[in-house]
Order: sequence, then structure tokens, then C-alpha cells
Amino acid sequence: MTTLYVNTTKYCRTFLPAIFVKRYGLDDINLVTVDLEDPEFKRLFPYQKVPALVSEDGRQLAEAMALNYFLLRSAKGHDAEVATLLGDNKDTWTQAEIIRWESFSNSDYLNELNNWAKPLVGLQKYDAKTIREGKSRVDIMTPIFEDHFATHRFLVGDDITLADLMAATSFSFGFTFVLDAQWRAEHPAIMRWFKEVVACDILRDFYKDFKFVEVRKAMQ
Ligand SMILES: N[C@@H](CCC(=O)N[C@@H](CS)C(=O)NCC(=O)O)C(=O)O
Repeated sequence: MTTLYVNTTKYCRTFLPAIFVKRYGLDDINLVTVDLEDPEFKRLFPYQKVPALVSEDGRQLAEAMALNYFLLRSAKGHDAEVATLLGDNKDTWTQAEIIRWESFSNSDYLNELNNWAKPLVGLQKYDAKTIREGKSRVDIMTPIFEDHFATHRFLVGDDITLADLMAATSFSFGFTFVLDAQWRAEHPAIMRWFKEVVACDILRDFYKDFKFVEVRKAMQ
């Protein structure tokens, strides 16, 4: 059986893989909630990052974008929804735009949110320089989203795509720790978009008890 390693209590890049396995009834995939220090996981994936997958015949697949793609393409009987999420196969431009926003949200933006939030809230060793630089890079990138949503309902086209799902799960990490009430008041377009995306059928149950941080922790 294929094994997909996730931990949805801790790691936002694993939210969608876990949701997709359940939503699309991917019964040949065993969803395992992993502690990254687990010796078997460390042996298989010495880099110790999730999500990660091992197929029945021992092939490995890592990286959230690749795994989300693989899981959506593995969904049977959901062709219309998958075509909307990944873009129509005849529409290369739309598919490319979806990948563009997935990558920007999941890599550039989320990595800097991590650098800002994790040392600030104690998920990593405190480091004022990392926190300041992370925040400053988030501040530079945030207008790319806010300006986009000022004139667009979603990231690409008129429907929710995988780009919106990946961006929203990335933002939700920020909303848990650093993008506090004041930040949210200053970014109304991002908030309008985020609330619409997490209310969609794919994410609604997962986000029903989501708690936003009110005031982020002050620097030491
Ligand atoms: N480039 C990888 C990054 C994976 C990644 O950093 N995952 C985080 C969880 S969201 C992780 O495993 N963090 C564990 C750690 O850094 O200790 C991807 O996009 O999947």
C-alpha cells in the first residue's frame, strides 16, 4: 500500500494532501500522521519534511506541489472538479498561472512567514534577525496578493483552483501566529478572498473551527 506522511495538527503543507485522500476516496493510500523524529520516517526521508509519500513498490515522492498534483490526478470520477483545480488540459496558460501562484505561495511566501513566525512564537530557537528579515520580506510580497485581490476574485480565472487552495492553507499558517487583527484590517482584499476560499466545499469542514491570532507576540 502507498503511504502518505502528513501531520495536520502541525504542518499546513499537509492539509491539502490529507483532505484530497479523504475527499476523493483514495483508499489505496494509507494516511499516516507522522512525528518527524520517527526513526522509520527519518530513514526514508533524511531531510525530514512533510508531506512525503512512498509508493507500494518503494518509489518516493516529496514536495507539496507534486503531491497535490499526483493526488488530484489519482482521483477517479471527479474529472470536472479536478479540471477546474488544475486548469483545463487545453488551456496551458491557465495551468501555468496556477503553478505560478502555487509556487509563490508555497515557497517564497510561506518560507518567509515561517522565518517570521516560528522563532517569534517558540517553534524555533529565538533569533531576532531571522524574525525581522522574515517579516520584512513578507511585507514586500504581501502587496502582490492584496493588489491582485483588489481586482480579482480568485488567483486565476473565475473559479477556485489549486492555487487558491495552496495559498489559503499557506496564509492560514500566518493567520495562526503573526497576521493578526491589525494586519487583517489593513488587508481587506486578502481577507475577502481567504474567507471565500476556506468556506468552499473542499475546505469548509477542515477550517470550521479555525482560530485567528488577535495580537501577535511582541519581539523580546
Ligand atoms: N519544499 C517542501 C517544503 C516542505 C516543508 O518544509 N514542510 C514543513 C511542514 S509545512 C516541514 O516538514 N517542516 C518540518 C521542519 O522544518 O522541522 C514542500 O513544498 O513540500
